[in-house]
Amino acid sequence: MEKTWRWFGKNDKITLAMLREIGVEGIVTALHDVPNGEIWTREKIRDLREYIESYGMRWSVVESLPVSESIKYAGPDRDQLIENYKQSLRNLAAEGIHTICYNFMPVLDWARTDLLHPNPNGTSNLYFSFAQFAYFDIYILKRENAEQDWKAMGEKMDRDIVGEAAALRQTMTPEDDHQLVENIIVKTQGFVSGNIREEDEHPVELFRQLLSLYKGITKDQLRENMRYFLSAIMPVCDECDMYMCVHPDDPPFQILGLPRIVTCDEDIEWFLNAVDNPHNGLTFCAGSLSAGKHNDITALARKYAARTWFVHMRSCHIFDNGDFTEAGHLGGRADLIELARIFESVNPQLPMRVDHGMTMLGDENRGYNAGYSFLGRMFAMGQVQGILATVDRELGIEYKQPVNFRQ
Ligand code: DNO
Repeated sequence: MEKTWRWFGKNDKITLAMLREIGVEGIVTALHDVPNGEIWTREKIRDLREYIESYGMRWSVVESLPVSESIKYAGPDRDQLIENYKQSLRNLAAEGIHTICYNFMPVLDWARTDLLHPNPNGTSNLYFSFAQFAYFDIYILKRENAEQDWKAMGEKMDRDIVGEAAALRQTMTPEDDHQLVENIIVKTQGFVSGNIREEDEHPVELFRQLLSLYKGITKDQLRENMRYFLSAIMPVCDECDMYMCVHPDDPPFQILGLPRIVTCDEDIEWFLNAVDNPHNGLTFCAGSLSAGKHNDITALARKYAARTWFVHMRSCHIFDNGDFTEAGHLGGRADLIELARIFESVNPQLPMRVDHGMTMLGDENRGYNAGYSFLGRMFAMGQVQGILATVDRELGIEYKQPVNFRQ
């Protein structure tokens, strides 16, 4: 697979010069300064592409070309927004970029309750606690039906989530509440979705307004809206050979009363068949999928490798009570060695990035985006390079060595 890295543009504290030193071949990025819904112009795309190329790498994948909320909930301006989206696709293709990672998650792009959950060896990882998430939903957001939803979820999991959230209420301080809000709806969202930004003064209120846009939208309706969007853009994708790859929902289950439609085998099968065109494909995010007990990651990879246009290498560990954390890239529920075998045999050119990574050795003080440390991700990248070199030898594929000496 092509070794790529998610880079957040010229303001990213991790520079392209640093990435060149660690064997990165391709860059995964976006025009982060263009507001959601606006057209990405050829000039802006070209400027960033040329900048990346001046470091000897290519712009391999766009992550993300965001799908506006209004397209997801079928707002009155969705057709105009889809027209803008199509124009951005044409402009990207004209600049030689042909792979787009996007998501169809309402409001919340990805969810964690703790961004620096300490590990015994001094590193830390991202973490999702059901009790804390339910506490946020019931007592901070005060969402109608929150308690009912968590009661139902608890019954499915044989866990008293509502009781645990109530117990937390006795111990959480206002500072803890603030931190939880930061973790769930600010720090994990601002740099990826643009729905909520670090400088927003009343994030909870804003979040409530965003949620209210989805009142009454069922899973079937959201599916129809995705079908509508994909059917509308496919002619442009065909015309300019653009590969769309949806990111699975993270975590892969329902939260906050919102429908989620890319969580499991049946969902993936549904959207691939709904618009049966090779340009409608999947980002195989092993991490997101492995946070759901219902998913067998290796089986999914085998089944969907032929419609996968981008891979996120990451793996989660699920605790007995259902909470999950991000495991190392050689552990957890996703067998990344087996996944490398599967994807390498199908397409050794497939772009792959290590996703997230431990926060380690001072990463925590450097102001990196949540989950996107440098040393932790570099460590993971080293592990994945080792996996690829080994798997390639097994498969008789030539492994492209990072060049670190003069020929
Ligand atoms: C989180 C990321 C997601 C992903 C988007 C794709 O770390 O995996 O934010 O980029 O969902 O649209």
